[in-house]
Parts: sequence; C-alpha cells; structure tokens
Amino acid sequence: MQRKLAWQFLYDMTLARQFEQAAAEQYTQGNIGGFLHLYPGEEAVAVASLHAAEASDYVVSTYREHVHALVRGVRPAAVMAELFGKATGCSGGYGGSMHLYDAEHRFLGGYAIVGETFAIAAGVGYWLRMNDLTHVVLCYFGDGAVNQGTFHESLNMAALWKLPVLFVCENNRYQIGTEIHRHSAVPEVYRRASAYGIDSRRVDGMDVVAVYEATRAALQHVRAGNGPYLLECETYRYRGHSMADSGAYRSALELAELRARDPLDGFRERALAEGWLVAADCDEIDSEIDRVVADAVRFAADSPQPTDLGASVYREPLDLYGGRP
Ligand SMILES: Cc1ncc(C[n+]2csc(CCOP(=O)(O)OP(=O)(O)O)c2C)c(N)n1
Ligand SMILES: [Mg+2]
Repeated sequence: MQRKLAWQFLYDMTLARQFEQAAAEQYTQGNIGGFLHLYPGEEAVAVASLHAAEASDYVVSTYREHVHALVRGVRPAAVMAELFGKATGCSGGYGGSMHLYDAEHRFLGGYAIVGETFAIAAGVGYWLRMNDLTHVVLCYFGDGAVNQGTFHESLNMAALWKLPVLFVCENNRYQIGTEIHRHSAVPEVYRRASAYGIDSRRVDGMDVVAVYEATRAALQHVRAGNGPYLLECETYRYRGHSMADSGAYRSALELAELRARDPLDGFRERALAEGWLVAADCDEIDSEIDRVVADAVRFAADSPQPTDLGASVYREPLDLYGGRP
C-alpha cells in the first residue's frame, strides 16, 4: 500500500474516533441536544469506502453520519458546530446531528427516517443517468433498514433502470436493541440483493483494507454501466444505539471479542509491521487530531445561535413552468 493512502486511513480513523468521543463528552455536558448516534467501532467502513470513491460521486447517509461527512471533507469545526446547533454548522444549525449536509462535498445528508436514504439515492441515480453523468451515488444504511419497504422498492427500480448506485450496508448486528437474527428472516443482507438481480458481496467491515478493495471493485462494476451493487460490511458499534441507550442487551464477552478486532488499532499495527508508516507518523497524527478536535469544540462553543428559525423553512416557489400553472 502507498504511504499516502495508509496515512489517510490512519488519520481519518483517528479523527473519527476522537471526534465522536468529544461529541459524547459535549452531549454529556449539555452542549449537544436531541439524539446523538455515534460511530466508534465502525470507522473502517466509512473511511475505506469513501476513499475508494471519487470526490465527484454523491453520498447519502443515515443519522449515524458524522464520520461520513468528515471523511468527505466537511470541516470538523463545521460538523461539531452543527451538532451544537450553531449558525456556523454545515447545515446552518438547523439540522443537528442527524441532518448534516454539504453541497460542496456532494454530501446530501444525514436522514433520520430509517430506509429514507434508498429512495433518495435512487432518485439521484436516476438524475445522473438522465443526464449521462458518470458519477456514482454511495448509499449508506444499517442492517435494520433492509426490512423497510423502501429498500425493496428502490432496489427494484435501481436494478430495472440500471442506476449508478452503490448500496453500502453497515451491518453492526443490531437495530437498536434487536439483534439481526431476531429482526431479519434472511440475516445475510447481501443475499437479499439477488432478489432484484443485483450483484453483491459481504466483506469484513473491521478491516479497512478489505473494505477499500471491495469498494473499488464494486464501484468499477457500477461505473461500467452494470447498474447497482450492494456491499455488506460486517461491523460493530462499541457504544449503545444512541447516547440514550446503554447497550446493556449485549454481553461483555461479545463486546470484548469485537474490541479485540478494533479497526483502528488493527490497521495501525499492520501499517507499522508492513512498513507503510513509521511510529513517528502515528504520533504526528495523534497530536494533530487532538488539536483539530479541540479546535472544533472551541469553534462550536464560541459560535452564535441561528437567529431566524424560519429562514430555511419557507421559500418562494420555484418557477418551473415559465409562469404556467
Ligand atoms: C421509519 C422509522 N422507523 C423507526 C425509527 C426509529 N429508529 C431509529 S434508528 C432505528 C434502528 C435502525 O437500525 P439499523 O438500520 O441497523 O441502523 P444502526 O442504527 O444500527 O446504524 C430505529 C428503529 C425511525 N427512525 N424511522
Ligand atoms: Mg444496525
């Protein structure tokens, strides 16, 4: 592996881990309100798959999306300020944790409704096809979301119209407190794609290199005009579903087993052993991230509240039909 890519993987996974830790602390102190769904344990999925994509591709994600926005290039300060509900946040402080948005980085959200992302991604894919554009939409979703009707409706249309959508399942085994074998008749998510003739595979979501390679191959398949692809990443979240959930329905043994396969520690060890990085790189990344995250929290705390709460709710209707009704 090239040093540059290894550096990016370690940098982004470290940023992801520390950013979410800081968000948890700020939530506990009352500086972040509403729901807060964190990503520790799942970092390899967003980091690897988004590095495999092009900057010109589009991204649609769920309410567990802080890391997707960060890897996409949205400034940590703008993400943290959004979590604080501040005017300097990437959604102007109107969205909060579950509704990050950044048009410049083609990051289309941040959606709170489970299963909402499928139809939005299919819609963007349809628009790309209509306009003969070669970009791909990466659509992230959880294992629980595949039991929503929108999953089936959207996969059907995406396959029928050969839409350029890469469906990326973040299978963290749980839909809140319900384990996958209790909520899914077919717990191997990737197998569901075959119902619509969509190619798919499953990959170890705790291994950043494996996810990167699988995503590159999947994106090649989609870009070649073969229609959508579904990539299932088997991963795990260390924390509860949200800050409101202690996650007590899981055994300490299960948690320990997964922590032993930590994507961040595992990659750091491998990068040093393979000579992709040296110890000084890791130290440099750690201290740089400490600074970036502390700056992001300070920026968010010092930023003003939005002043006009109605500003982004109502707008003049678009004149789509040249004055005709
Ligand atoms: C349509 C809908 N039903 C229920 C909920 C409540 N809810 C929020 S997250 C969630 C679990 C989703 O689990 P999964 O898709 O596995 O994603 P994860 O949180 O594990 O990343 C549920 C049921 C919702 N937001 N939207
Ligand atoms: Mg889940």
